[in-house]
Amino acid sequence: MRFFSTSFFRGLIAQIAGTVLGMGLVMALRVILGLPLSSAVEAEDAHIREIIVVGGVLVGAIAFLIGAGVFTDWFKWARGEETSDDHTPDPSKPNWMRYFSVDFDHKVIGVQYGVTSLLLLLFGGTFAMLFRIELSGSGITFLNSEIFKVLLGYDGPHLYNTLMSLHGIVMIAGILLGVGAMSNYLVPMLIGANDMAFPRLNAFAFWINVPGAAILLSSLFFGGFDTGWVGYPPLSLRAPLGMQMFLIGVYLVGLSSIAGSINVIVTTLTMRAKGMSLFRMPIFCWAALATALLQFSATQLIGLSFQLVMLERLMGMSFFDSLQGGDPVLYQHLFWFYSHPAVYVFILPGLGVISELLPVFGRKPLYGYRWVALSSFGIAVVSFFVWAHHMFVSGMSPFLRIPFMYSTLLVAVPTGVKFFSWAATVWQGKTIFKTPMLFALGAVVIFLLGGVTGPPLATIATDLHLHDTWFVVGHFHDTMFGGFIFPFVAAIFYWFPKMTGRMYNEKQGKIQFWLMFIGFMLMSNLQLVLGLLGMRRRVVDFDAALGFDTMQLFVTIGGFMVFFGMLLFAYNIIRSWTKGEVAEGNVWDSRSPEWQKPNPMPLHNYEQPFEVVGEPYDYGLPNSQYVNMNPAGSSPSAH
Ligand code: HEM
Ligand SMILES: [Cu+2]
Repeated sequence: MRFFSTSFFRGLIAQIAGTVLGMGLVMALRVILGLPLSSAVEAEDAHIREIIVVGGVLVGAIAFLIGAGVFTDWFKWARGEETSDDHTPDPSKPNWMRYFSVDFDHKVIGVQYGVTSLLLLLFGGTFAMLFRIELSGSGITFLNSEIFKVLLGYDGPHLYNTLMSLHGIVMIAGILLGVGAMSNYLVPMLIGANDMAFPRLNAFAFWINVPGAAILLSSLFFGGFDTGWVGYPPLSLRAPLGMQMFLIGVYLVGLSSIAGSINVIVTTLTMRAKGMSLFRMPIFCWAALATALLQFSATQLIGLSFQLVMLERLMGMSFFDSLQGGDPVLYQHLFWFYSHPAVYVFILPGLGVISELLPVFGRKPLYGYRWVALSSFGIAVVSFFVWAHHMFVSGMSPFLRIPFMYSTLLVAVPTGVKFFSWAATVWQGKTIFKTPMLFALGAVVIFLLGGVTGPPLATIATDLHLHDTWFVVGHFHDTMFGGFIFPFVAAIFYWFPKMTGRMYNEKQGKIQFWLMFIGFMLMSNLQLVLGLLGMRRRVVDFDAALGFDTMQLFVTIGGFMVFFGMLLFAYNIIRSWTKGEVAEGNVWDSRSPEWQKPNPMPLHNYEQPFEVVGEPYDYGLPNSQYVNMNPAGSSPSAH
């Protein structure tokens, strides 16, 4: 069977073997050190088991990467052997196998990221649907079903907490992979490079997500965890073993984010086509660059805070447990110093996609290109000074809340630049309403809602009331859907012909848009209202006398509409990939270089380098030209 020879499969086998081996090693080490392997005291026994399992899982993750062949070239190089620079696929293998193998082509890696991202979003969405069913009415009914107890060993409120926590973090992992998909697939193509600067590092950055995601999801079967996606101690110090799977899984995904960002930074700064100054880059590349700088500099902090929690659980150190002299608020500072900038890691690429698509479908120049480009950097910089707006009620110094309030509100300035540019770009244009454009416009509307619900949360007086209510949930779903989910869907539709050489189904795309847009509006607006009325987030039940039942039911219905929209999306993609209409040439009449090449994109993007001779978004202006694909004197180059 051919499948067995793919990296994916070999990696999984190695991971299982590695986990068993790792557990054995920890046990052997304990025996040598004269430590017990079990205990009659229940808590002590669970602690020993946790040490053994965590050791195994860590070794298993490394075994996956070795088994998949991610390090093969590096091992060769370390031994002083030649490594091949030839990235062409093995002609004896069918093409689809590339996607399950370690491959250095940025386009393959981009698609790998994208498919994994969609899978994670579907997992996370399924978790949400499960607990949304529970929330559609008062009383605890659905999650108390016997079947969960049999399958997982727990049910009821703890299951609710686990599903809610996993939903949050799996969605975030899915979004991070989606960001990887967009920047890996698009950046080299948009700037005229043939690949990323460090193809092997790029493959490593993708593949480490696979064991990471598997470990994160396995938490469900290790007793789950009940801390929410933030993992605040001291709760996270007492949560079941599943907590460790959360910490390790997210750690690996974070490592991927850091490794991946290095490639984006170096590629955009050094590999642009002739004549492409920074201010002539397609606008998405500015967003990708600002994003990568954030990923590179902020992600370390969440890695550190997770490491400290792991050490505290495993070794009995005390950083955060106030009973042992630690400080739980310290964790919140470390956590949000990453996690606030992280929300911009999710949305900057999405906003870049919006700016990229509006001129194409509006047939007008992008208004204020330079300001839009710089606004991504403005947002990135300000995002480092606002983290404590998540901590207004944490008990930190009341005085400190004031500067954080003002710095948070400052984000509206660079964000506003983008909104004005979008409005001016589509103003009086001859807009073409194809599916990608619908999703881009829907994103603008939804993100605007996210923007106006931010200031009440950033203002201390109102946040004291709204904190930890469903208003917060409504706010960040607005920003996530407007800032990432809708633009991501738009991007996949828009570049689908480039990826596959085929066209998606327009009618299904439009049905999907209306399902998702209406469903989302229903869901998030009612979430906001419920929050204003005082519905607390992260609780499994509410009193029927509050009169929330009907509204909660409609939130659930809206949620399911979004979910079905995504299922239709998956169907559309899978079907059109093999059976869609063949898409030839410049499907969207776009000016950017990748659309001047055949579909799907040739193996080595631009065998013959092109030259940039004008501005990127001068749609509709007479005699304007962006790229000259056949500059005089150019000849096919080696890749
Ligand atoms: C106008 C800009 C924004 C402002 C002023 C703002 C403000 C805030 C504040 C103050 C909170 C904390 C509320 C509380 O817990 O009581 C919050 C929560 C949150 N925001 Fe924003 N925000 C903005 C934009 C964004 C963006 C762009 C995203 C992401 C795409 C985002 C994602 C989130 C998330 C995920 C939470 C919930 C975090 C949690 O679980 O506690 N926000 N926002
Ligand atoms: Cu924040």
